[in-house]
Parts: sequence; C-alpha cells; structure tokens
Amino acid sequence: MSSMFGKPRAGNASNDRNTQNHLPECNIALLGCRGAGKSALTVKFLTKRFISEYDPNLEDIYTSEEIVDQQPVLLRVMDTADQDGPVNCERYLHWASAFMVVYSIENKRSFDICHRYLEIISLHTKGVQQDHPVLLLGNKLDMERYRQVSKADGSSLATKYGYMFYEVSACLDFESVRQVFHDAVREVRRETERNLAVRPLFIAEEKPYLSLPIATAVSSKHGIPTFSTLSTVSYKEIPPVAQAKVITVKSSRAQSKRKAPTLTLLKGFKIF
Ligand SMILES: Nc1nc2c(ncn2[C@@H]2O[C@H](COP(=O)(O)OP(=O)(O)OP(=O)(O)O)[C@@H](O)[C@H]2O)c(=O)[nH]1
Ligand SMILES: [Mg+2]
Repeated sequence: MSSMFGKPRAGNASNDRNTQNHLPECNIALLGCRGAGKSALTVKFLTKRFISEYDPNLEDIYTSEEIVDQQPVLLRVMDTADQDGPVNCERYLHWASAFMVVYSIENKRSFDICHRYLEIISLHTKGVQQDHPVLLLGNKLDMERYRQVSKADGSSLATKYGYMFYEVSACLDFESVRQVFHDAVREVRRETERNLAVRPLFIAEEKPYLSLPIATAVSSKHGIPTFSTLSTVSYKEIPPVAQAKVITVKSSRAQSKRKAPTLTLLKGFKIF
C-alpha cells in the first residue's frame, strides 16, 4: 500500500499518472529500531510537521514529487516498522535505491541495533553491481542533554562502512531534514550516472578474412570475446585498438515505468 504526499497539482488523475511515469524514481527505505524516529522523520520531510503520536506498527510507502537541484524526481519513502532489529529484510533490500539507518542519540541500544542494519546492507550491496547509498542518521538532536551516543561514535561507525553520517531532529527545523533526503537523492543520481558510465566493448570492423590461421572466439565470463591459441585453420583479423568502436551500454532502473498510486492521505498519524 502506498500513499501520495505533496502539493496539490492541477490536471486529472490520468495526466498525473502520466507525469509520474516519466519521472526518474528514487526509493528510500528508513530502517532502525523502534522509537528511533523513522516515522517522525518521514512525516517531517513530507509535511514539514512533527508528529508526537504515532502508530508503532505502521509500515508504509509514501510518494512525493520533489525537485532536487532543479531536477524532478519521484521519491518513494518506505517507513519500516521492524519489531526488534532487522527481520524479513528482503522487502526493502531489493526495493530501495538508498537506505537511511536511524538511531536516537539519546538511546544507546538504538545505536547498537544500527550496527546490525549496516552489516546486512553492506553484505547485500557487495553482491549487486550498483552501489546503494547509505546514510546513518543520529536523530533527536534536540535531546542533547540526554545524549548517550557521541557524535564521534556515530561518525566513526559510518566511516567504518564508508557511509554518510548526519545528526538531525525531526522536531527542529525542516530544512536540515529535507537536506538529508535530498542528499540521498543526489547520491542515488551520482551512483546511477556512475553505473551508466561508458563501458567499452571492442567490436571488430568488418574486414575480409586473411589467409592466415584462425583463432576460435570464446566468450569469456565477462562477455568479451577472448581468443584461443592461434592454431590450425585461418583467423579473422584482430583489430588494432585504434580501429575498435566504443559502444555505450545503458541500463536504467530510473526509467522503469511503474505506476504510482495517487492517494492523498496521511495514514495513522496525528499531526499537530
Ligand atoms: N524529542 C524528539 N522526539 C522525537 C524525535 N523524533 C521522534 N520523536 C519521538 O519519538 C517517538 C518515536 O518516534 P517514531 O517516529 O514513531 O519512531 P519510529 O522509529 O517510527 O518507531 P517504530 O514505528 O516503532 O519503529 C515518538 O514519540 C516521537 O514523537 C525527535 O527528533 N526529537
Ligand atoms: Mg514508525
């Protein structure tokens, strides 16, 4: 189930859906132990408001059209609600393009549980081609006087994995919360571009066969033909590097055309 946040837009529902279908997409999953502030951060980002009452079992995906660095993006935020640490992680590991792992700076246990989330994400991302940005968030910065996790500890945990680190508060200014979500979008874009970067494939120019022995082209495990030892028959001329053509291979998850639901609803939250 998914809900649509954001400004009211002109036009009918089918136009809206068409617009959404053409937007690049970014899926952000918020993870962390109970009470860390995932729902509060989600709602703060989507509505600029802070919630003080919440449904701890609520897990949902919210959709919002955002402009980040003058470019539109269809942002989906999964506000998860694991009971006590990571369980059934496949639902977000295979869905998210970026992860936000949240703990509360005034709760050491919530920080300890973050280690488990970071470990799971790190193991997962090792097996996939495209890297998924991860942001470690120390929430409830307004509770400084009750702090149990130092900024240095948060920062060094993030550094250990090569992830980004922030301290925020869902009940202080909206701009710093928005900044974190937009930075996640920026990182996803960067990663997508890196992934689309030119991957050269060397294609042979069509040339007449030479009357020389041939080498059998054998596909290597990377899909690039390799040549077995020059032996008996005749072979097709291997081009010098200067003659090779460079082909750009593009694969874009951002261009996939999944439909986004358009409910306008703030489910389960009381907003003050
Ligand atoms: N002071 C303060 N309280 C916060 C902040 N963020 C959340 N809270 C409060 O902390 C409690 C838990 O916040 P939630 O956003 O529901 O936490 P959650 O991570 O979604 O928890 P689950 O849904 O149970 O997994 C609520 O009472 C919030 O009002 C914050 O930045 N500062
Ligand atoms: Mg919640």
